[in-house]
This record gives sequence, C-alpha cells and structure tokens, in this order.
Amino acid sequence: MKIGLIGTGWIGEEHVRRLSGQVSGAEVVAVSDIDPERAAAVAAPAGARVRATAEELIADPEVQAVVVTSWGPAHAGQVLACIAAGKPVFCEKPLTTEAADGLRILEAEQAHGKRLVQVGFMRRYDAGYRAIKAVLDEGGIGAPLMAHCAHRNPTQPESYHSDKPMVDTAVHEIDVLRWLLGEEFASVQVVVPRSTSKRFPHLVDPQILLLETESGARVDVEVFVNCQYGYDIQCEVVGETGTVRLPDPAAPLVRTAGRASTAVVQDFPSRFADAFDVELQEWVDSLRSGEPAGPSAWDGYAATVVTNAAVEARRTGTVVPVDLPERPAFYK
Ligand code: NAD
Ligand code: ISE
Repeated sequence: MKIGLIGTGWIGEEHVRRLSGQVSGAEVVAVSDIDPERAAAVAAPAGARVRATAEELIADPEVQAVVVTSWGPAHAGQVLACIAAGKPVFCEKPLTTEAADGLRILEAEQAHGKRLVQVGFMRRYDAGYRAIKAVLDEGGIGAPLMAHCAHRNPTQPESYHSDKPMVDTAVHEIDVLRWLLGEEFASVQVVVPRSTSKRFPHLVDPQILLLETESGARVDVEVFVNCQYGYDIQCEVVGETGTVRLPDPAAPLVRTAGRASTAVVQDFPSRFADAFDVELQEWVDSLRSGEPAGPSAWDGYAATVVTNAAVEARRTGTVVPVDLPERPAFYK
C-alpha cells in the first residue's frame, strides 16, 4: 500500500517511521507540510517525495491512501479532499474540531457509498483495553454501571489551554468508553477542583468530566495534565457482579534501601507504542482486503459532539445534553 502523509510534525514523523519499518505491506511515497523544511527532513529517511501542498499529495496518482497528522483545524478540509478523490484516509484525532465539519464528512462518505475514513483512536488497539472489552462482551462483570477514569500527563506546554483537557486529552476516554460500553453519551458536566500551582496561570487544571450514557451508566474522568510524576492512564469499569481494571504497563518491582517500587511510564509515546503499531498494521491490512474496519467517521463525529458539549459545560457550569442525531445505518 503506497501512502502519502500530510503533517510531518511529532506524530507524523512517528507514523512515517512506523509505516516504513514495523508495519508490513506499507510504503510512504510522499509527504507534505506547510513547513517544507520539516517535510523534507521527514521524507529523506523514508525515501519519500515532498509534495508542496496537501491537495497535490492527495492528487498524486502513486498515493493509494492518505494519513492526516496535521493540526486539528486542518483535518476536516483534508479528509473531505481525500473522500472527493475516493482515497482511504487515516486521520489522527480529533477528526474535526467542530461537530458541523464532522457532519459534512459523514455526508460525503455516505454519498461515496463505502467507508474511506478511519480515526486515530489508538486505545482500541491497546492490549489492556482490548482485554477489558473482552470481559465486558462476555458478560464477565454483568451490566456495566459506572466507570472511573484518570488521564494524567506530567506537564503540558504553555500553548495548552483550558478547552484542551476535553478536546485533546479526554477525547481518548470519550472514544474508548463509547466503544467499551457500546452506547452513546447523553450528557456531560465538568467539575473543577482547586487548580494545581504547577501549571501555566491561564490553565484550569485538573478538571473532572462527569458523563452519563443513554442507559444511565455514569463515567467520571479526571484530567490532570500537570501531575508531575508521570503519564498515568487509569480505567475501572464497575458492573453488577464485579469490576474490571486496566492493567498498568508491566514493570519490575524493585526492592532496595528499605523500599519496594515500580517505575511509572513518563510519556504517551512509550505507554501506547504497541497500540500505535497494531493500529496502523490493522489499518493497512484492512485496506488491502477491503475497507477500513477501525474507528469510523461516526466515531470521530460522536466524540467531537461530546467534547464540544464538555467545553460548553465547563464554561457555563451546567449539565449539557449531548445532541447527537440518530446513527446512520451506513455506520451500524
Ligand atoms: P505537531 O504540531 O508536532 O505537528 C503538526 C504538523 O502539522 C506541523 O508540522 C505543522 O506544520 C503541520 N500542519 C499544520 N497545518 C497544516 C496544513 N494545513 N497542511 C499541512 N501540514 C500542516 O502536532 P502533533 O503532536 O504531531 O499532532 C498532530 C495531530 O496528531 C493532532 O491532531 C493531535 O491531536 C494528534 N495526536 C494524536 C496522538 C494520539 O495519542 N493518538 C498523540 C499526539 C498527537
Ligand atoms: C495528546 O495529543 C494525546 O493524544 C495524548 O494521548 C494525550 O495523553 C495528551 O494529553 C494529548 O495532549
């Protein structure tokens, strides 16, 4: 599968490296970025061409499928251009920053008649989350009633602002809990504890999302992006007859100097490295045998509707309904 990639920033470079190395059956033949020097630096080790614009890359006859790793606000136009060209597109999260743009993608893909879009919600490919999904699907803890989640980053740069905990960070829990519980969210509220002193002054941190699903299950997500001590992802689902908890990454227990300790992972590239590998391999495999099978444009749209509602909930201090239209039969 000959791939073109748009947006050669941090994750774009990681995905070029993966697609040129670990992932079998894939080759990156072209890249593009609004920063041509950056594009050239990422293209060189992969032996890829640099295309001057995203439009030129999508139109390149050698490019069979596209990866979009540009900034969130650029995703919608680039994904729509891929659909117009009839080319499969893997788009990093978020699919769109505005829900209205997500609707345009759903309409365009349905008009095309078959799935082209996959969204980069890589937690669905993490071994621990997949094990939780298997327990839930086989009824191992009965009907799920609650989930308690924490999403902690050690620090964030100054550019990270107070909507980002929802739009950039908790979007992962929003997607993975929709997938684990097999239903949509109906409402969201944001509760704000005292802020940490270890943050840029403009940022509200931590924040707690309180979500309710259509059937009345409750999910709480603590988003704490300046926790200092590491990159820590926690998830426990409580059902009628038991609970299931996301395992921490395997790490040796060290006993020395009167203490027993295990290291905490420091960043998301290490925590989810295997999930990123599996995600891109399964995407390439699905394209070679048909159409993408991972998180769909509907999943990307639904997540954005929830994050948009969460932003409003924090700003207004109210419980905000998640205004989701009926899921089209195309995405069932
Ligand atoms: P980044 O800022 O390092 O890179 C973004 C790149 O896109 C930059 O090189 C920029 O020049 C380029 N760009 C911006 N607008 C463009 C346009 N219109 N056309 C072409 N190139 C354009 O950011 P990043 O950390 O690599 O994040 C990129 C995307 O990946 C974001 O949507 C982010 O949310 C997502 N991401 C996902 C995960 C995950 O865990 N799945 C992790 C990190 C980032
Ligand atoms: C980043 O964009 C990611 O997607 C990471 O998975 C998340 O943990 C981090 O908070 C985001 O900024």
